[in-house]
Amino acid sequence: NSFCTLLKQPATHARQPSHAPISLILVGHTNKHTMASVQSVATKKHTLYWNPICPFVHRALIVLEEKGASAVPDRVHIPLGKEKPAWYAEKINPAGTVPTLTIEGEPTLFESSFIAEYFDRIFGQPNLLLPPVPQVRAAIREFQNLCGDAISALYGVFFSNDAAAAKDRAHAAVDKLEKALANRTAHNGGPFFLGTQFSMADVHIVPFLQRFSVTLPAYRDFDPFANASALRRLLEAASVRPSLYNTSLTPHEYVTAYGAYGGTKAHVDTLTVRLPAGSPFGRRLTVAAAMAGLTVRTEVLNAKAAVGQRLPSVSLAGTTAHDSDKAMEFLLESAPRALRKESAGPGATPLVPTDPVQHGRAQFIAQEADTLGTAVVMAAKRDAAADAPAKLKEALAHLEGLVAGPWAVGAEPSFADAVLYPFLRRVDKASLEADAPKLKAILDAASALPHVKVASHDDPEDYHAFVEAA
Ligand SMILES: N[C@@H](CCC(=O)N[C@@H](CS)C(=O)NCC(=O)O)C(=O)O
Repeated sequence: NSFCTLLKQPATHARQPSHAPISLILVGHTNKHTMASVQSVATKKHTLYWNPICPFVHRALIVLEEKGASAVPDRVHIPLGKEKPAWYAEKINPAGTVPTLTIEGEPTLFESSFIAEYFDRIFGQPNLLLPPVPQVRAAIREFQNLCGDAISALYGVFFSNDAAAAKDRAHAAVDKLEKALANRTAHNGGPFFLGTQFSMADVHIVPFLQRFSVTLPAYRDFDPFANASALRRLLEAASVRPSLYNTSLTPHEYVTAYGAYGGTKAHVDTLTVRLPAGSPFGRRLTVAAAMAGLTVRTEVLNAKAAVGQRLPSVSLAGTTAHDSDKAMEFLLESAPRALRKESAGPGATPLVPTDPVQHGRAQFIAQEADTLGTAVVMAAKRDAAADAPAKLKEALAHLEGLVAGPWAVGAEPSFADAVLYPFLRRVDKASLEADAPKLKAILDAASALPHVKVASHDDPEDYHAFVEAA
C-alpha cells in the first residue's frame, strides 16, 4: 500500500523521516507486503519517451542497465527542439521534455530523477542505487542539489550572452560539487560518491560530466572540469561500467548533437526563466508557464550566483526581459509569438485576456498582488513585526475585493491568477478559507492544473533563506 502511495507521489526530499527505525520498518515492510505490488507494477506495459542525446533521459537508461532491465520499457524516440511532434506535449508530457514514463493503468511519471528512482525501486531490491539508510540518502540528496546547481550553471555557459559571467558561475558551482565529492572520497577512497559502490549520486551527474566535458571545450573553449580531479575520476570509473558504456553515444556524436547549442542560433528555441532560489516572486513566472502550457527551462540561482543579476528574468534568443510585469508579458506574449514565428498582432494567448477590460483588471490585480506578496513574506519572518498578521489580513481582504471569481478576472484563468498563486499557497489554509473564499477557490483551481504545484515548489530551506533576507 505505501509503495503505491510512493508511486503516486514521486520522490520528495521529505518522503522518509530521517530516524533509523522507520527505515528498518520500511525495509521489512518491503519484504512482506510490497513485493507483490512491485511485481504487479513491473509486469505492466511501460513506455519510455526518450532521446539518446538527452542527459536527463540517460539517468533512467543507466539505472535500467544497472538492473539488467533495459528491455522492459518500450521506447518511443522523441525528436527534440523544432522537430518535436506536437502530440507529445498535448498527450504525453505538457512540459514537452523527455524523459516521460507511461505505465499501463497508472499515472504517468515525469522528471528524470523520479523515473530513475522508480526503476531503482521496482527492479532494485535489494541492491538499491538509492539506499534506504537515512544518513546515506540525505548525503546523496545534498549532492544531487549541488549537481542541479552545477548543471544549470553549465547550461548557462551555452546559453548566456555574458560568457565571462556564465563561466565564472559554472566554475563556482563545479568547484562546490568537486569539493563535496572530494570530501567524501578522501574518507571512502572513491572513485564513486559512496566509495566503490555506484549509487544514484553518480547516476545523477555522470551523463552531464560526459557531455559537458567534450561539448563545452568544443563550442565555448571552456573545460569546466580542468580543476575537478575527483569528478574526472568518477567519470572515468563510471565510463567502464557496462551501464554507461552500453547507453552512451561517442564523444564525437555528442559534439555533433550539441551543434544546435553551440552554433549562433543555439538558444533560439529555449525559453528560459531565471529566478533566485526560494523566491515566490520568481515562481510567478514558472507558474504562469505551467498554466499556459509553455515549455521553459528554469534556472534557479543560489544567492551567490544571483549577485548582480536582475531577477527574475525571462530570456529567448538573446533577448531578456526583467521586472515582473515585463517578464510576464514577454513570457506569455512576445516569446510564444516569436517561437511560432507569427507576425506581431493580437491572438488568443493562454492567460492573456482578449477582452480589454479584463486585461486591464488582470494588470491591476497583478500589480496589487505585490502587497499580498510582501505581506506574506513579512509575516513569515522569524522575528516578524507585531502588526505583520494584521497587514496580511488586510492585503487578503484587499485582493478578495478585487477578484471576480471563479478566476481573478472571471470565467477564464489569467496571468493575475499566476501572480497570486505562489503567495496564496503560502497563506494558512484555514484563514484563507475564512477570510478570502474567492482567493481560496483560485488556489484550488490552479492547484488542480497540471504541473502548477511543481512549478511553484521551492525547497523550504531556500524559501526560509529568501524570507529572512527580504
Ligand atoms: N527536469 C527535466 C529536464 C528534462 C529536459 O530538459 N529534457 C530536454 C532534453 S535534454 C528536453 O526534453 N527538452 C525539450 C526539447 O528540447 O524540445 C528532467 O529531469 O526530466
